[in-house]
Amino acid sequence: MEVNLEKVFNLFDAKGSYFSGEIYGSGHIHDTYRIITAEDDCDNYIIQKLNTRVFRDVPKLQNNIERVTTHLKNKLSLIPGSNVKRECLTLIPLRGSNMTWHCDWDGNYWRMYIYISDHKSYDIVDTPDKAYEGGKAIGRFQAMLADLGGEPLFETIPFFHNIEKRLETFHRTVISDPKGRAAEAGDLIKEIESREEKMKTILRLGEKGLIPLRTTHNDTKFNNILLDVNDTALCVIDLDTVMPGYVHYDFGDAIRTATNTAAEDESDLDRIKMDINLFSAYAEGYLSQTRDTLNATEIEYLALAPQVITYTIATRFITDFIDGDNYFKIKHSHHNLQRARAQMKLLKSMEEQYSEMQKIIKSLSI
Ligand code: ADP
Ligand code: GN1
Ligand code: MG
Repeated sequence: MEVNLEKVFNLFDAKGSYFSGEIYGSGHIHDTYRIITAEDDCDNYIIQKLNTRVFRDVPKLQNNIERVTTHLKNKLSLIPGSNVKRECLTLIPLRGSNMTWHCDWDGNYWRMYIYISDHKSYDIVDTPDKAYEGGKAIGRFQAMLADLGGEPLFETIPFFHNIEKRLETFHRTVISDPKGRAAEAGDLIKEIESREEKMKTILRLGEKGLIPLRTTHNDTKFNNILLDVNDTALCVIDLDTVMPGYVHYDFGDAIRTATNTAAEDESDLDRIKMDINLFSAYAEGYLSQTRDTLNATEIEYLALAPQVITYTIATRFITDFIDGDNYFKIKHSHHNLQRARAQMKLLKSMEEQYSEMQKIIKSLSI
């Protein structure tokens, strides 16, 4: 379907006039466009057509993001030298309204952010310095949201990182096998099944009250952390899943993406490995901001978190493949299977280096 970006742009109370629009970024969920304005002294913008199969209640989703960005902006404005507009997402309301989303005649939901210019975004991280900065950004993000007031944030995707629920869906999908694809993934299905109990560890710690629910990001893929042109931490974006969670989910997902020596969907499995130096650097950056607030159990289990999240994402990719690719955007028919195989390879590399990871966390925690 042809999208009239200029028409959508004009619904929002942006400064400047529409010059051009293009598909932007490599996110797997929304349709994201960058809008360039005609005037040099006006911001450019990001417009997103929201994925409502994934996010079913847009008003509540947007309310979460409004609360989170308002809180972050208030905090940032108290920090000397901070640049509130670049260090936090800015939602643009509709013209003549304070609403931050629009539903069109076809039932499509749209929102707009200021485009954060002069940033760098990495799908693959190649230096410990960048990993350290990413860790700092997520640690700071969690620390700033620790005193978010009011009722808990709305759970935008219920049971998002709950591996027990994810495995139930996985088993149901393997049994129903709606597209006759399960046989092709037989080896991976066995790999998933052999690790089920270990991967419920974080969930069990939560159930026992040993780790608290905090306000977490829940989608800390490294390309959701923008660095500035000097590769210094700038802004954490993609706030759709900010909600109550365990810190392990954020730590684990960032390590999954920051330490992989190859792409998330690399087809040559020999190229995939967890780089322990990048792990160490990210952990150092993260703990520099959170060491004093995390409890001893939270810190102890940071080393296991990357395995849990990598396994969870592998389970989600393989489930989506067998289900017929209804969730993640794909570029070819076996994309989700390829992603799942790559994540499984990464998981094995993490398993091999687990004792080293534990030592690093221990040495950084004191
Ligand atoms: P998805 O949930 O589909 O990943 P994101 O909100 O992460 O969607 O946006 C997709 C991509 O668009 C991001 O990875 C980033 O490259 C870019 N992007 C999103 N918002 C902004 C912004 N405000 N400024 C600059 N780039 C952005
Ligand atoms: C999605 O939105 P994006 O592309 O940053 C997904 C994450 C997965 C990731 C895998 C809301 O992240 O959970 O880890 O793809 N986001 C959602 O690449 O499902
Ligand atoms: Mg994203």
